[in-house]
Amino acid sequence: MNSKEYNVAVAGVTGAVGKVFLSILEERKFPVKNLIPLASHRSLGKKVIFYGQELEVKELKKDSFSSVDIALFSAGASTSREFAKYAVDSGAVVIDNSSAFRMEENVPLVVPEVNKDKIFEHNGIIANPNCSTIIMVVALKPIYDISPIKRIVVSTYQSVSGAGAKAIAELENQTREIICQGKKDVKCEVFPVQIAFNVIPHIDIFFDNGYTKEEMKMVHETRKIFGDSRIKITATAVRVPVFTSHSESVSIETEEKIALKVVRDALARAEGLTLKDDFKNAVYPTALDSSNKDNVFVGRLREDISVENGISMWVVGDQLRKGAALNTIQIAEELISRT
Ligand code: NAP
Ligand code: 3JM
Repeated sequence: MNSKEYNVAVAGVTGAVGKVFLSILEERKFPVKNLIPLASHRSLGKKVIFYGQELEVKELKKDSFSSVDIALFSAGASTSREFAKYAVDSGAVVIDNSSAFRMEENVPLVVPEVNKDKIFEHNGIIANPNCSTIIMVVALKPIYDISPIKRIVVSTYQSVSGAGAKAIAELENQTREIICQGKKDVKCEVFPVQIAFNVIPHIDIFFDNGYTKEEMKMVHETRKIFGDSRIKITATAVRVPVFTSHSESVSIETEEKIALKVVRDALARAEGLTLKDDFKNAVYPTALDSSNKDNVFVGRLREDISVENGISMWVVGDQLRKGAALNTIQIAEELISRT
């Protein structure tokens, strides 16, 4: 890759993440020579707009990647497993948003604020972590740099757009049917039970240990990103009837005691973070504050009164941006900065 502009394929371009890819590529003026918009056969005939131009969506196939330099994948794990290899064989670097390759040894799992140097260890594929993991580790990195984190207890409050375009429609439809039509029974196709006016402690499949796959992604991915397999993590992943941005209650224990003021100063200075924390004036970040924003927001910072070296906080981030498309494009920017 030595030209100054790159042929960029987006696999999953019609999806919730795919659409945000296009707007962020434009916003950040990523040097795109040609954009190749890819989706399933269901999208044949659809168009996407890039820099004001209509581009026809093409079906993702084995031969979609000739002359592609960078392939951004967000079309689900099974699609990545099936097609990423063809992109790599054609000479492209794949940055994959799915869980397909994240835990493979020769695949870097990258959040640039934490471990951007890992990007250059890639063998064709770089993985973007799960949205909830990304948002949490951006907030924890400045603290980890002061004293290693021994234990994390996290509960997530995840918005419906994290489950894709159909999930957004399901919350809209159920809400309308209940409020406007007075319905009691609504159709549940994406979520296991009604999401409107509800809170669901179930994201992705259950494992035999009683945790969900979404929760175990946070455990394994956080350890890999920090390069620290000793961190003890327990997660509860919860879906809430919010359209955009994931919120997380995070409590950590550090090896050494860190004064709250030191934590606050480190978070205030950190890249990619906005501290919004003034409990005396009831100032804290919410999902709506972070929607359409690039930064992760932190508030409700306090000493955890239940352990020796504990800190509790509230962390919020737009999971379609920093939790997915923005993080991927930041990885691509780093990649081209050194090639
Ligand atoms: P979505 O709104 O449901 O969109 C799915 C996209 O994938 C659509 O463009 C769809 O095309 C395409 N697709 C599905 N099957 C395909 C196939 N066989 N061949 C080609 N394209 C196919 O979902 P989303 O929210 O954008 O998420 C997409 C994926 O990104 C997720 O499944 C997940 O793996 C990943 N993701 C990652 C994060 C993260 O935190 N890193 C966050 C959210 C999602 P059609 O429109 O033609 O069906
Ligand atoms: C976020 O095809 C699939 O099973 C994808 C499901 C999915 C994932 C995933 O596992 O890749 C939906 C939403 C994610 C993710 O980021 O882990």
